[in-house]
Amino acid sequence: MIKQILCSMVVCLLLIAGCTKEIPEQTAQEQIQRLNKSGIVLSENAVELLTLFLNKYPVLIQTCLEADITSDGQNELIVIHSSQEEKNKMSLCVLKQDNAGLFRSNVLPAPVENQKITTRDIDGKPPLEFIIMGSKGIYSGFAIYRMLDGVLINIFDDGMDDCC
Ligand SMILES: [Ca+2]
Repeated sequence: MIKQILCSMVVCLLLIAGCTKEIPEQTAQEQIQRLNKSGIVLSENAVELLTLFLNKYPVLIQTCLEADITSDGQNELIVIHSSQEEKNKMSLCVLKQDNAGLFRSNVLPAPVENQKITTRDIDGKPPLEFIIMGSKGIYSGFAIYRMLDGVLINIFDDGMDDCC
């Protein structure tokens, strides 16, 4: 009898511990729905990448763009996100499918507000470069990146220190 009581107490404690575990404010599905509502259309591939990413990292996606920035015929997903805790600190990274499932590039600072991602062929040869721009209050900035061997390389930036 005592053993049974002890057992149920342990189960209760485990349940309580499970419930107090921090729950992300928005699930992957909710975030994808939010992006869709804001006009960002995601392919099946992008939804899969984002779901893998969000299940691994508890972040809030601000915006994203699908584009082949590695010239391998497959789209990567360029993502700007904040952390769930620090909503005013933005990060940029690129997600891609690899043999292990999800590949995430190096993570770089991104503008705090009004983030926009566009692709542009800067030098007339592959791979395609991309530009992120945004602001923080009265300050605005932009940066041009290229992805080489899975690493994001800053080609040029202006005003980023004031808006990241
Ligand atoms: Ca690619």
